[in-house]
Amino acid sequence: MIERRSFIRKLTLGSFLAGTGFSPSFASTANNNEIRYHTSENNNTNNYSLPLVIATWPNKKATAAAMEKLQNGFTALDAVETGARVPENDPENMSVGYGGVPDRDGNVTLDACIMNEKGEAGSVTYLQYIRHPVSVARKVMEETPHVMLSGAGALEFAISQGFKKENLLTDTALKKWEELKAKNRTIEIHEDNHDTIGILAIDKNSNISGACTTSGLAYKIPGRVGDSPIIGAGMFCDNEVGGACATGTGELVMKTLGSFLIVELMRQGIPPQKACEEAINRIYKKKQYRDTDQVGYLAINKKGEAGAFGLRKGFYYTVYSGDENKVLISESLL
Ligand code: SD4
Repeated sequence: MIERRSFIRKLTLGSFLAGTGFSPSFASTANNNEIRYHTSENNNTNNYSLPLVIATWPNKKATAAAMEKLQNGFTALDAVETGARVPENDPENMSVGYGGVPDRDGNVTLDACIMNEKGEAGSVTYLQYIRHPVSVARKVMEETPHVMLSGAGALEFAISQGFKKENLLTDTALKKWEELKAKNRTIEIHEDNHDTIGILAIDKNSNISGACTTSGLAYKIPGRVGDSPIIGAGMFCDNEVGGACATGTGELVMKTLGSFLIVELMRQGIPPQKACEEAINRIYKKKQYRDTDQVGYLAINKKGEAGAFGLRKGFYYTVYSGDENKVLISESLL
């Protein structure tokens, strides 16, 4: 049942959207009682001073490394790459880079992407043995005419660019993998350790860049690639508008092209917070998620306004602006 309160919220957002000339699909769902609809009570978009870094999950070391770059005059692109490398290098983060939990065959396979302020993009999927897939993605963007390299080709390319091949499987990740194997889980993927980093930055020239890097869902079917390296799904930015990134069950993000959707909503004048909420609404309305699924979105626009929203409770994110580097909890739909 749509509660009166959320119905009123809908009208409020509807009025807001009327002013933008944008008419999203949910504006016509008022009569469908099955669709639960969320929009925050107030326009609770946060406004931050520039330069700005925002990242999924508690990732203060990553945002600090990125901010240091920005404060030293480096570009937003340098900042997001530097930030993303922090969890890639951290064996305690078991969802990203070195120390990531392997797929069912016991292989650590990594996905990453990056985009700069010119709208150029690079991505790697199913990359093995390389600790910093985000940097390989940057090389794909800068050194090839392509956007995405995958598997053995991505590895060969990385080595040709001077990246070192190494074993990324830590004892802790192996132990986790053994636990998952022993449970003989029947579901194909599961929610353990959503710690993928999506990171967005605006530098002092107001340029926006973004990156996303992950080892994907723990114990995934070999060959599975998630949303994180897909431009427009795990991350998207457009320097005229803003940027967005995602974490959680990639399949849900891919089927709604969440990050692209958020940026396009912002292009229509929708604030980042409401754009994130609508991207979650799209997932909710399809009803294809399971009890264990989570999705979290972050968005920023050119003014330094930021939004965050989760499918479920428990989505945290980190913002560094001015001299404050803080972890915040996002609102959620469920
Ligand atoms: C994926 N979105 O591979 C990633 C997983 C994730 O934190 O975000 N984990 O589907």
